[in-house]
Parts: sequence; structure tokens; C-alpha cells
Amino acid sequence: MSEKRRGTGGDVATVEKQAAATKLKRPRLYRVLLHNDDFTPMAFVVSVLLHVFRKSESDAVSIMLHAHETGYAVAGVFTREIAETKVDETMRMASESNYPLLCTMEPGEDV
Ligand code: TYC
Repeated sequence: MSEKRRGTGGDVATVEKQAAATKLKRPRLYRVLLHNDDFTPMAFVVSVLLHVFRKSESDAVSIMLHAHETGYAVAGVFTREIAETKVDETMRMASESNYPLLCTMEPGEDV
């Protein structure tokens, strides 16, 4: 019962008690992807990254340009419910503005 944990914060006794009693598993993580298209304005994609994904201005511009140049970009990595909420919020903003921006999520193999 000396399993290594990610991060810090739990002392050894706490970690051993948790493992014995409940065997908590790390939740699966999902990548949220923004897909390129020919019509959504760059500034709109940056605005989604600022407000939905809480990126800095410079990260938002980098991620938008990566999608623009390669076809898609990872906007963030989240647990399932958070990822679903980000996808829904992004798709709602896009459809309210009549832009075809596509946002999807995929389970991470190793994220
Ligand atoms: N390709 C779009 C344009 O030239 C901009 C864009 C970037 C759209 C990223 C979607 O995920 C996207 N206006």
C-alpha cells in the first residue's frame, strides 16, 4: 500500500486509508477540440478561447492559429462533464452568431 500519487497534499496515512477503504480512481480525461473552417472569424475563435476556456490573450491567439493552420487544436483537457459543458457552450455561442465553428471532445489515451 505505498502507491505513488500524482501531486501533493495527502499525507501517507490519508493515502493508505483511501486506498484501503474506497480505491478512488482518477477520472478519465477528455480533450476538447476546436476544428478549423473557412467562415468563422479568427476574432470569434479567440473570444471563445478567452471566455469559455479562460485562456490568456496570447495562448488564445496561438491555439486559434494552430487550428487555422493544421485543421484543429486542443482547447483544453477536462473531466467528462466539464468537457461536455465547454463543448455545449462553444456550440451555443457559434450557432447564436451563425458561425459553423465545430467543437468536439475525445477521450484521451494518455492525458
Ligand atoms: N479559418 C478561419 C478564418 O480564416 C479562422 C478559424 C480558426 C476558424 C480556427 C475556426 O477553429 C478555427 N477566418
